[in-house]
Amino acid sequence: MKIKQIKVFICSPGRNFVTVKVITDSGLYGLGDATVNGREMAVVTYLEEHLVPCLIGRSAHDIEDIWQYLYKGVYWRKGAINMAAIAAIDMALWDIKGKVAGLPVYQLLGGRSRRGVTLYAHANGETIETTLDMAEEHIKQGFKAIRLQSAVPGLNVTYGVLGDKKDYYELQGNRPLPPEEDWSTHKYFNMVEDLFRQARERFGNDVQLLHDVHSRLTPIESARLGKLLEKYNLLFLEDASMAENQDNYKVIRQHTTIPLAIGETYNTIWDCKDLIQNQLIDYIRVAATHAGGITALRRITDFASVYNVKTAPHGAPDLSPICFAAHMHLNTWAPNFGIQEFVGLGNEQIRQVFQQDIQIKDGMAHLSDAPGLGIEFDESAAKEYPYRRSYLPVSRLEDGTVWNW
Ligand code: KDG
Ligand code: MG
Repeated sequence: MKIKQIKVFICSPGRNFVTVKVITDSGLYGLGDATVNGREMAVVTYLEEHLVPCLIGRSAHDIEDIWQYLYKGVYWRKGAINMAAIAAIDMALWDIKGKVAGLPVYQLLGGRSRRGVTLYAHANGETIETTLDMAEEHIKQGFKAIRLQSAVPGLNVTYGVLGDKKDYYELQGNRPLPPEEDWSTHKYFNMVEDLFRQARERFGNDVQLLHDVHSRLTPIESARLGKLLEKYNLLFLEDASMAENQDNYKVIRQHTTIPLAIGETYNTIWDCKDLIQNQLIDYIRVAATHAGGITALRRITDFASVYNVKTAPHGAPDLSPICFAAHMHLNTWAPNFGIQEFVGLGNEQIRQVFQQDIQIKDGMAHLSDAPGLGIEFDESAAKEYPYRRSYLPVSRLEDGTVWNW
């Protein structure tokens, strides 16, 4: 079964997505997600100009060989654009293999390890009270784990919070230039403990709570935060600090037992090898789209299991429903799965373009037994939503210094 054609689509049903369709000479096809938020056209060009011509005529069954060919064969290894392109081809090939076998992809990975996939929902608010009101809504719907993000008084916008109150920051499909946001570590520390203290007072101890620091703190500040929040029993603290230098996490670990999670921007196993091997983290959050697809995530997952590190795949709105489907298959299989981030199954336009049968019940997600990834992409619906250039925000300290967003 040979690869006959590969189509690359970019559409914006509320936000931009890059989708790859690998078509074989048997007529079977597979789908993959190659979206890199704010840099979408770089991946489209990379795929069309450089990867697609090398793949026509190859056996669609050679998933591993194609992965190695695209990774080792290119000389310029790693990188967000390169790995997203590889990821999309890889997902599409797993989708095809599942369709040929008549089995969902999780069966090809080794079968089911659990009844369903536990999710964590987002609660974001302009005040601690509105954040907790949103958390309460999720709890009523059956969610057992909630990420809490609340605006920092005195800052113009805070990561994870609604901002202009109309648009969820990551859903915006039209930011022709990067917006700028303030950051103050001092002001953040004045708010963050209250958020978790009030959450425990209101909801008790059963609900799992999470928080994303979005890499705003230095390692010693993260250590201080970890110590401060230990008594509120978080499932994990995410992206406490940048870890380009993986030793940063040694500093945090020396001071606190708060569980740590990181990895949504990572592109390969090498970005998290030391963190996992030295047991400096508890959850690895790599995404199939950004870290090389199902083949790469399966490898990272197995490596992490040796060191008691669980998986908690990134699930923000800029990962397309195809990536979410890929995660669902990995999560259903992985013996060391922890939790899946969840922001809903998309708005009406997204659900018109990407159709899948995933059931959400009592804070868990359940796959159907459709073969492959179990997702469809409507090409003509996608054409109704053309690409619009859009950027993520840039963060600055109050004196104007560029900071980590
Ligand atoms: O593209 C960037 C987003 O995916 C990111 O800001 C979301 O941190 C994020 C999260 O944990 O979902
Ligand atoms: Mg995050």
